[in-house]
Amino acid sequence: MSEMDFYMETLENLPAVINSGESMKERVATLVYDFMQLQHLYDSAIEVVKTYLNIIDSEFSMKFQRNPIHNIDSRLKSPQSIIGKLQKKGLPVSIETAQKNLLDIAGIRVTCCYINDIYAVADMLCRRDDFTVIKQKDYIKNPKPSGYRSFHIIVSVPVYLSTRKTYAPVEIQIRTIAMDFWASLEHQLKYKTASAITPEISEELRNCADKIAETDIQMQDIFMKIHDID
Ligand code: 0O2
Repeated sequence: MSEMDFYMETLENLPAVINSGESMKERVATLVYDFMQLQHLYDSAIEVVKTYLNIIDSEFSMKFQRNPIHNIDSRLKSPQSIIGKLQKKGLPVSIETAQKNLLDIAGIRVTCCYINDIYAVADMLCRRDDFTVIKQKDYIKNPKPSGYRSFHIIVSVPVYLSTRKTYAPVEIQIRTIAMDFWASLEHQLKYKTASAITPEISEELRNCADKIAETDIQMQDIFMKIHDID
């Protein structure tokens, strides 16, 4: 389906977004423009966070000759999945509802080398006086039943537009390379072949996650020994 067909179908099926007196063409144009503004705002918020992460990573490199961050990825939720998530939650489809209720429109995934780096990066994000922490979840200390491990933090960040300052939330998932390896493969397996995931397979995946977590701790210990850190 083309993007235009998608907007047309969305409007046809959503009486809530229809303003009486406007033609379908006008309504589509308004919806498309609203989404463009939303995407620009959240894309800019991603850039604000990514710039800061790159600054702290290069500062570490300059001071300690090593990079705590291995990789930074980002993604913006598509209009299709924003609308899909609002409908799943039984909420009216509008830009305002999306902004108020969806905190993961802008997402950043930070892959760190060691577990301690995760907490150092999370701490630096929390200490920025212009960022507000909305939510944080430590799935490393409290892994999900699936075995998933990661540190999630949602921060509201300032975005300076041409005529005003505004804020947008960004979901940041911080994990080690090992945690990312597991999460990426597990996601792929579940997404592509959901029906083949029996309780036994889930158990196997959980075991793999536990083994990976042990290795992560071991690698952290080796790092500390080599650098003479207690
Ligand atoms: P995507 O495309 O990865 O963003 P929410 O469901 O977001 O309203 P909740 O339940 O608080 O709220 O979110 P949670 O569980 O803290 O974080 C959701 C995200 O964490 C997921 O995003 C995944 O990226 C990741 N995640 C959580 N559990 C698992 C898991 O068991 N395996 C893997 N591989 N990833 C997990 P989405 O929404 O799936 O989409």
